[in-house]
Amino acid sequence: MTSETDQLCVDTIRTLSMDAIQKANSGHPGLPMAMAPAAFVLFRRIMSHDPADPQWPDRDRFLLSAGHGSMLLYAVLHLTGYDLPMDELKQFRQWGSRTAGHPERDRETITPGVEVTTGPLGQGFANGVGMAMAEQYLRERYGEQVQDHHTFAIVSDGDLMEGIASEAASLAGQIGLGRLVYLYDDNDISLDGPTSLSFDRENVAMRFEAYGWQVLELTDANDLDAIENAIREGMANEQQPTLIRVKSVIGYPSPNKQGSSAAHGAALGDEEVALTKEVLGWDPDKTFFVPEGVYDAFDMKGPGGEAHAEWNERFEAWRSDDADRAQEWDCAWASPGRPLPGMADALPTSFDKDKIATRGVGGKVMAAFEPFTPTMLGGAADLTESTKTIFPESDRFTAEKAGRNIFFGVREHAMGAAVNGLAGHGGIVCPYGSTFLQFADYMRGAIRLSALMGLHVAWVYTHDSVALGEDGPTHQPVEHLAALRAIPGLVVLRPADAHETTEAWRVILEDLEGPAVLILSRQDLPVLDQEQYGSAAGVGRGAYVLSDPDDAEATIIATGSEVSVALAAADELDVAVRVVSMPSWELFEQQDDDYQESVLPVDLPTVSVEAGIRQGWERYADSIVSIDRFGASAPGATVLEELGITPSHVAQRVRELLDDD
Ligand SMILES: Cc1ncc(C[n+]2csc(CCOP(=O)(O)OP(=O)(O)O)c2C)c(N)n1
Ligand SMILES: [Mg+2]
Repeated sequence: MTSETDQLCVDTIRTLSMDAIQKANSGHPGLPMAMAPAAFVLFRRIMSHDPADPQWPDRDRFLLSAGHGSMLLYAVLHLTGYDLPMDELKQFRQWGSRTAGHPERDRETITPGVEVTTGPLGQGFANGVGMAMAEQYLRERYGEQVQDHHTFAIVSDGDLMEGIASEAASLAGQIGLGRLVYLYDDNDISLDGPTSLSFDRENVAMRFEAYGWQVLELTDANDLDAIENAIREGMANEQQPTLIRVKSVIGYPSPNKQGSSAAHGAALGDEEVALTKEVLGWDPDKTFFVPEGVYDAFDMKGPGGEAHAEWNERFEAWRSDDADRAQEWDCAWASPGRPLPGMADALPTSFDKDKIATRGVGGKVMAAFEPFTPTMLGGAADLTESTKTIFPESDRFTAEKAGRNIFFGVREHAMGAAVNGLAGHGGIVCPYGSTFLQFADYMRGAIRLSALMGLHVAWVYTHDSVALGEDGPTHQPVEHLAALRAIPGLVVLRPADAHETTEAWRVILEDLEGPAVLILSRQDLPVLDQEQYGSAAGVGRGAYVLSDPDDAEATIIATGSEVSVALAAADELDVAVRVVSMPSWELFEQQDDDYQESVLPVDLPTVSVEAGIRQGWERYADSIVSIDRFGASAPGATVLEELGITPSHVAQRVRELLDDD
C-alpha cells in the first residue's frame, strides 16, 4: 500500500530533482521524476545498505546506468542518510561539488553511495554484470554469512540500445547471474524524441528472454507495491538475471512536459516546476523543501545500521575462526586489493630458452602468482589460447560454479565494463581482461572509465605490433600505444623480455593503485642477460639504462619488442651508444628530474624505436624510427624489415644524427 508518507517520500525525490536542476539550469529531470517510486522502493524497502558506511562489503549494490538521471541518485542518497547534505544538492553540477552532472566514482571527490561512474550509456549495465560475478565468486569462496547480496540497476532505452548492453546481457544469461535485477525505464522517449524514431520495432522483452533472462512487466511506474513485488520476484529467481520492464512517463507529473523529450535533458523552467508542484499538492514557492516525516520515513541509517551490525558480528566470528582466511580477506578488501605476502619471491627468475614471446612468459607468471591472488578473476574475449592468460589451477566461471577463469566470449565491450564492475565491487584483486592489442579499440570506453575511476585493473593485450605478421593490417596495431598513452591516469607497460614481463606484473599487482595496460608480444623475444644488462628491476621506474658504455655518443630508446632491435643496432655501430629500455612513459614521467636526466641525458642525441606511430616520441627523441602507416599481411619478420624496424635502419639513423651534429 502507498501510505501518504511513502507518497511524500517519492514526491520529495521529484521536487528535489526539479529544484536542483532548475537551480543549475542544467540536468535531466525526466528520469528522476518518473523513476522516483522505483528508487524509493529499492533504497527503502529492498536494499540492505548502511548510509553510515558506504563501503560495507556486503551491501546491496545499485547502479544508475542511465547516469543522466543523476539527481535521482543524489536525492535518494541524501534522503536515506548518506553524507550528502542539502547544500550539495544545491550545488548540483557545480565546480568542486559532490553532485557531478553524472554520478562519479572518484578517488578524490567522493560521493558516498555512488558505486561506479556512469554516463556513457550501456557501461553501467555491463558494470553490474561484473559486480554480480564478484558477489557470486566471493559468496562461493567465503560463504553466505559474509557475502550475500544483490546487484540492482536502473537502465534506460539508451542503455538497451547500446551494443555493450547486449553483450553483457548475453554473458549474464550464459552464466545465469540470478542476483542481478534491473529495472528498465521503458518510457518510449529518448533524446531525439519518441523511440519510434529508432527503437520501437524491437521487442526488448523477447530479446532478453532469448538471452536467458527472466522478464517481468509493470504497467504502472507509480505502484509501489507492484514494484516491490516484481523486484522480490526477480530476487527469488536465483537461476536467471531479471529485467523488470517498467512502463513509465518521462517527467511525470509535469503538466506540459511529461511524456515528451522536452523533459529529458533540460531544466523544466520555473513556471513548469511551480505547476508540477501544484499538481503534487505542494507549495510552489518552496524550494529544496523536505516535508515533515520524510527524513524519518526515508531513513536507512537505522535499519541499515542494524543489518550492518549483525553482519559485523557474523563477520568477526567468521574471521576469528581462521587466521589465513582473515588475512586473505584483508588483502583482497584493501584499497586497492593486494596479493598475499611472498608473491614476488615466487615469480620466475630464470627461463629455459633464450628466446620467448612475452605472452608466453605472461602465462607462466600468472601461474606463479595464482596462489597469491585467490580472488583475482579475469579472462579473455575468446582468445585465451592466444593471449595465454589463464589461471591453470582454477575453474571456469560457469552458472554452476564461480571459478577464476572467465570465458567472456567474443564480447570485448562487455568484458571491459564487467572487469570494471569486478573491481568496483571490491574484494576482487586486480581483475583483468585480455585480447589482442588491436581490439583494445572495442573496449576503449571501458578502459577510459577504468582510468577515470582509478580502478585497479589490468588490461592484458598481446599481438602488440605489425610483427604478428600474416593476419595483416586489420590485426596489426600501429596507433594503439599512442592512443592508450593518451588516456590520463592509465599506466601503459610494454615489457621487452621475460624478466621485464615478470617485473611488470609485479609492479601492477603490488605497486600500482590504478589501471594498467600490459602489452605483450606474439613473437619470441631474446631473454636479456641480467648480468650483462641493466636489471629489469628498473621497470617500475618506467625507463632504465640497459647498456652504458663510458664514451657513449648517442642514446637509443626503445620499448617492448624493439628493445632487442635497439641492442642489435648498438652492436652494429662503430660508435658507442647507450641503450635505454622504456617500458612505461607514465612511470618514467613520475620520476624526479635527476633520475630522468640520469637515464636520458639531454646532451646525448637520441634515437627512439617503436613499432607504432611517432606521435609523442618528439618529447624524448631527436630522431624517431616509427611506423606511420598501416601494416601489411606478410610474415612478421618481412613486415618489420619492409617498414624499417631493423637494427640496420636504427643504426643508420644514429649515424645520420651524429653526422648532423
Ligand atoms: C554512449 C552514449 N551515447 C550518447 C549519450 C547521450 N545521451 C544521454 S541520454 C541519451 C538518450 C536518452 O534516452 P533514454 O536513455 O531513453 O533516457 P530518457 O530520455 O528516457 O531519460 C543520450 C543519447 C550518452 N550519454 N552515452
Ligand atoms: Mg527513454
